[in-house]
Amino acid sequence: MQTFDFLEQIPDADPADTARLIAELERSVTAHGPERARLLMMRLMARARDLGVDLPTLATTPYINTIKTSDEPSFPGDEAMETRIRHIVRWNAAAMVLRANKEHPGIGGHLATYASAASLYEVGFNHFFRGKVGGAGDQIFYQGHAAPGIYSRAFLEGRIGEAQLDRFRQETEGPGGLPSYPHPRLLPDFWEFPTVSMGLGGIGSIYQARYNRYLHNRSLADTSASRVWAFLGDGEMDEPESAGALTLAAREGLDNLTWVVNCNLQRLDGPVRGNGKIVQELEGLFRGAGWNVIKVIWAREWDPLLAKDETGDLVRKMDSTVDGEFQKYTVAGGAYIREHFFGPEPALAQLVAHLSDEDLVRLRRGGHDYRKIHAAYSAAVAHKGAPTVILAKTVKGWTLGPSVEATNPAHQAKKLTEAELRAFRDRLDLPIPDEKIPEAPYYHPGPASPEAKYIAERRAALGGPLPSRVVHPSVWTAPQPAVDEEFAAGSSVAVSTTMAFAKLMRNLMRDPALGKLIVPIVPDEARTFGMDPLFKQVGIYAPFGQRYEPVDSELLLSYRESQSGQVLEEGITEAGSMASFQAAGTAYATHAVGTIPFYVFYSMFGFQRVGDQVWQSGDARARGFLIGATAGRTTLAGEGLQHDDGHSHLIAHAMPHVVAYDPAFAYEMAALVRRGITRMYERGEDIVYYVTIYNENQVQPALPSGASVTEGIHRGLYQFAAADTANPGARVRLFGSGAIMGEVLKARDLLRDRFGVQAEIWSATSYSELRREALVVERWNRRHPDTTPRKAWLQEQLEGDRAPIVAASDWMTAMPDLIAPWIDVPYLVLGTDGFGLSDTREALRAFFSVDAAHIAAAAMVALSRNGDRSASDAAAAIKELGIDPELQPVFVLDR
Ligand SMILES: Cc1ncc(C[n+]2csc(CCOP(=O)(O)OP(=O)(O)O)c2C)c(N)n1
Ligand SMILES: [Mg+2]
Repeated sequence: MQTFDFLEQIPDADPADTARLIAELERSVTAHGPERARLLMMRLMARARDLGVDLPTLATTPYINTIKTSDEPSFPGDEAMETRIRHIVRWNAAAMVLRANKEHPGIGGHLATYASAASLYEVGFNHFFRGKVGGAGDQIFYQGHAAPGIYSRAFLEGRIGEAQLDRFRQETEGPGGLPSYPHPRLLPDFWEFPTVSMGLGGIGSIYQARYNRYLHNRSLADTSASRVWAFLGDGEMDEPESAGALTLAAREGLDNLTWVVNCNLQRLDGPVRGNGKIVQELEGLFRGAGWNVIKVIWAREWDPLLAKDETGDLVRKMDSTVDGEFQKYTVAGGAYIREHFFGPEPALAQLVAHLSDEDLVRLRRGGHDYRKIHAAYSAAVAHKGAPTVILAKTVKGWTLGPSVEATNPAHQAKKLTEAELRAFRDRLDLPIPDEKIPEAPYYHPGPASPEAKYIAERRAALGGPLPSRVVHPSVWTAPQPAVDEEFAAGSSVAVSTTMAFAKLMRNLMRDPALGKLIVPIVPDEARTFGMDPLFKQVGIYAPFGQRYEPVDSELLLSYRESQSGQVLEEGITEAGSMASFQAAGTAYATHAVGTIPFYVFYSMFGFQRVGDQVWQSGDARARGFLIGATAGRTTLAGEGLQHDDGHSHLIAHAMPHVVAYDPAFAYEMAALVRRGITRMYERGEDIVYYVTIYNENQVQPALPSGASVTEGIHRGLYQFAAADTANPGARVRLFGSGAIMGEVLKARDLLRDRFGVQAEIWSATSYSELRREALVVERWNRRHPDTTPRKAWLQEQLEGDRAPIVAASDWMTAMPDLIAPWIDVPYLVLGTDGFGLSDTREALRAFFSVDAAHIAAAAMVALSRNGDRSASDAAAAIKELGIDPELQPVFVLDR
C-alpha cells in the first residue's frame, strides 16, 4: 500500500500502544470479516473527528442519502398542493414543446431534462429562491435544456400567456417569442445568465458567487442576502469548465453558493457512467476540492427497507450496482428488479417479500422526493465555510412514460403519441378531456385557483417572481480630463501602447467618481503588461486578507493582498478570468452597480482560448473592456507559433456585441477607452470593447486636430497625415494599424526619397466597424434602389480620389479585405497569414511582407495598376527595395 508508506517517516512515540490497537483490528477482521473492520475504522475516524483530531476526509461515502431521515426538518409547505402545482408545470412544459413541434416539425425542444428536474426546481421556487423585491435576491443558473419548465412555471404565475408559450422557438417576429434556452440577449427582462453552452454555467456561477463577495468586501453592494444557485447536468460535469474552478469556490469559502447536479445518469447519447457510478465519482471530486457534499439518492419509500437492513446487504448492493444496471432496473419492471437487484441475496429477497412488483417500481430515486430535496436545500443554505453541492439522483424523462423514461434517446424526445399523452395526463391527474388530448392543450387552473394563489403567496413571501432581470438606471459621472489628457499631448520618449494603457488604468482608478468601479482582471500577466504598480496602488482582492509578509514588502511596489483589494488577480485561468469579466460586466443589472471590467490578457489566449465565453458575454449583455495585449503576429516577435496572434480580430469580428479596435497610437487607445465607457455606462449600450495593445516602443505623436480625426478613431478610419502637396509626384494612400503603423510611416519616407511618390497616411483603427457600418448602409441602399444612395463613413472619407491604396497590419489579410467591396481603386492588402514564428521583429516583418520595404513595393505595384507608374517601374522598385520576388516563405502552406 504505497499510500501509507509515509507512515514509516513519522516518529511514533508509543509503538507498543500502536501495536496493541493494530492487534485489536486484526482480531476483528479474523472474527467478523473485512466489512465489519471497515465499519470499525470509519467509526474510529468519526470519533476521532469529534475529539478534534484533524483527519483527511473520505473520498466517498456509501451510496445512501447523506442526510439521515431522522435529521430531515419538517416540511413547511402544503405538500399535496405543491404536488398539484408541480403536475401542472410538468404538463405545460411538455405541452409547449409538443405544440411547437406539431406546428413546426423539427423546431426542437426538450422534454426529458425538465421532467427529471421538476422537483429540484419546484422546491427552490416554493421555498428557497429569493426574488428581487428590496434587493438583488438570488442568482440562479438554470440548466439550459430545462428552459420549458421555467417558462411553464411563469405561465402558471401569470407572467407569460398562452400566445407567448406558443411562440417557443419562434423569435424572428419580434418581441414575444420565447428563446430556446436562457438567453438574456433575446429575453432581457427574464433570463439573467446564459447557461446552455455546457460547463459555462458552472464556472460562471462560481465566479458570480465570488464576485458577490468582492462587491461586498469592497463596499460596492450589500450582497449578504444573495445566494447563487446553479443547476447542472451530470453529463455536463465532464466539461473542464464545470470542474475547473471547484477549488477556488472552496478556497474562498463561498458558502453563498449551492450547486444542484441533476444525476439522471444519462447524457445525450446514453449513460454518463454505465460501468461506474457518477454520483460517487462526483462526490469524490467535490469532496477532494473541499466542498460540502449532500447526496440525495433514495426517496422515502426506501427508508423502511434501509431501516430493516440489519446485515448491511442492501447498502452493499446499492454500493456495488453500476449506473448501467440502475438504468436497466428503471425500464425493466418490478419482476426484473426483484430477480436481479434483490433476488441474488436471500436477505434482500426477504426484505422485499411483502412488496408487490408494482411496489418495487414505485421505489423512487431521491431527486423526485420533495421532502428529501427540501432537507438537502435546508442543509445547504445552513452550511458555513464552504460551498455545497447536492447530488440528486433522478430519472431522465420522469413521468413521461416508457417511451422516454430512462431510455437512451430520452434527451432528444420531443413527441408523444396520443396514448402516451393520455397516460401522462392520468399520471398527473389533470382535468383535460380526452377529445382535447390530440392538440396537447395548455392547462391553467385560473388566476383565482388555490394553486395560482398558493404560488403567488410563496413568491411574494420570497421577494417576487423569478427568473427576472432588472436594469436600474445608473448614476453616471464621466471620467475627469486628468484621466487621459496626457495621451493627447503625445510623448517625447518612446513608449508602447501597452505602457500607455497601464498608465491610463492607474489614472482611471484615481478618478474620484469612477475609480472605485474599475475592475482590473489579470490572469497572472500583470507584470508582463506593466500593470504591477496596481498591486500596491489598489491591492489584490483576497477575501481573507494577507496572512504572510510578502518577499518584496521592503520595496515600493510590493505584492499587496487585501480584503478590499481591487485587482482580480486570477492566476493562470483565462476561463476563470472571463467568468469574472462577465460577473463584473453584468453587475449593472445583477446588483445595480455599474462596475467596469478591464480584462487584460495575452491576445492569443483571448478569443481563441475562451471564444465561447466571449460569445456568452454577448448573450449575457455584459459590458466592459477586453484588452488584447502583446498583440500582433510579428510584434510579439520571439514567442513564436503558439503566442503570436494575428487573427483574434477576425474572431472578434464574428461576435456581434464586440466592438474591436487596433489602435496605432496612445491617444487613439485613450480616446477609445473614454468613448467605450460613455457608450456602455452612460448610454447603456450592451457591447464589449476589444482593444489590442502592443509592446513595441515608439515616440507617441500628439492627437492631430480636426473633427474627422476624433470621429474617425471611433468609426474606424481617419487621415493621420496628408501628402506633401509641395511635391507633385504620384500619390498613394497608405492604411496602417497597430504597431505596423511604424512600418507604414517608414514606407512613406522610402517612397518619397527613392521613388518620388507621395503618400497620405491613414490610421485604420477598425476594419470591422467600417464593414459593419458599410453593410448597414448597403442594406438600406439595396432596399431603396430608386433613392439617392446613402454613404458609409468609409465611402465619405475615400471618395473622389483615384489614388491607389495599400493597407498593412499585423493581422491576417482578411482584416483589410473586410472593406474591399467598397473600394473602387487598386487596393492591395498586406498581412500576417499563417503560423507565427520566433525571430526578430525585422525578420518577421520581412518574412510576412509587412515591413516598410514590402509596403513601399506594394505601393509601386498599386500605382502601376492605376496607370500612374509603369509595370517595369514597379518591378524595378521591388528589386531596389531588396525583395527577392521568387523567395517563398518557408512555412507558408502550399495550396
Ligand atoms: C458545450 C456544449 N456541448 C454540447 C452540447 C449539446 N448537449 C446539450 S444537452 C447535452 C446532454 C446533457 O446531458 P446532461 O448534462 O446530463 O443533462 P440532462 O439533460 O441529462 O439533465 C448535450 C451533449 C451543448 N449544449 N453544449
Ligand atoms: Mg444527465
